[in-house]
Amino acid sequence: MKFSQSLIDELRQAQQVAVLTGAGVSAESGVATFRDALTGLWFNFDPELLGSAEGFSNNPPLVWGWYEARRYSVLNAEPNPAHRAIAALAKHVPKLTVITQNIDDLHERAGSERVLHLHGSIFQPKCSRCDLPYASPLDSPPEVEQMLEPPRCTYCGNYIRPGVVWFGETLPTDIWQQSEQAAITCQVMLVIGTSGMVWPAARLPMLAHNAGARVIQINPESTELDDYVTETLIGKAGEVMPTLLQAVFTR
Ligand code: BV8
Ligand code: ZN
Repeated sequence: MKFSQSLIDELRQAQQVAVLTGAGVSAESGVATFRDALTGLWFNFDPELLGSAEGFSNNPPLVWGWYEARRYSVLNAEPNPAHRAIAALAKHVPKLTVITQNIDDLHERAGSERVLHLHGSIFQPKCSRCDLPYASPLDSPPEVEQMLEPPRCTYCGNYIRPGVVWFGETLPTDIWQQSEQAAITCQVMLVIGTSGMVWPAARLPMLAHNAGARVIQINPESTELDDYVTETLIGKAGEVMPTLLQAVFTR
């Protein structure tokens, strides 16, 4: 894959780089994207319903079972070359901010530190009523997808829910503010593996673009963000990212 000299120079000289990832960065680790995760029991379910507080209160075992099936898949996945290249970027860039829409821990397991999780984490269950973190460690999730009764909160007895941001819920304010700040102050933003369909995450590349940053999209296909990126590197993250790092930082 060939990169423009201006891209290579800008990334090489950038003092502040922001990386925004979506489910596509974990695809090559075998972790299904949000929509692709609607298989088996959850086939034909509307993801916006299944991924919402309303969906959970309508049928807690169905939603909890879906998240446990996804947690099983993350626990049995490995970071891929894209996660590792993003982690390695930190060695070359004075200030790197990794922002993810994903609820998996693959960036952290690849070595990225201080990852900003816009939509929470599948590893931080909390009480659906008092919001307190679940006090006990979760059992290992079953290999077979099934409906599962969620555990109960040790403080108030209500259902435990996934510690993620569902549709209709606000993003954690401090995480959002740090992400916004990174978007408006970076010289380069890499937007990797996201369709740009979910708000307000999709605003971050627009903020960067409007603030004059060079916004590079890495995706096998075009997305809702096409009008806000400087250029798109068409391809899989696991292939493009290591090649890009090689081209920019090895002389
Ligand atoms: C909120 C956690 C309001 C759960 C997720 C306008 C403005 C503001 C809000 C809205 C708005 N319009 C609509 C809304 C509401 C809604 C929204 O955005 N709806 C969308 C569908 C239109 N937004 C919200 O509800 C947000 N909250 O706005 O609150 C509010 C305000 C005040 C007071 C109260 C409320 C909350 C949104 C968060 C939802 N939670 N995740 C979970 O994961 O289970 S979002 C979830 O879906 C994922 O996190 C991801 O971000 C998103 C999309 O998932 P995917 O499709 O799987 O992934 P992605 O889009 O990233 O696409 C995959 C991409 O990868 C593709 O482009 C593909 O080509 C590419 N790819 C594939 N393979 C590879 C690859 N790329 C590279 N390499 C590869 N190998
Ligand atoms: Zn509680």
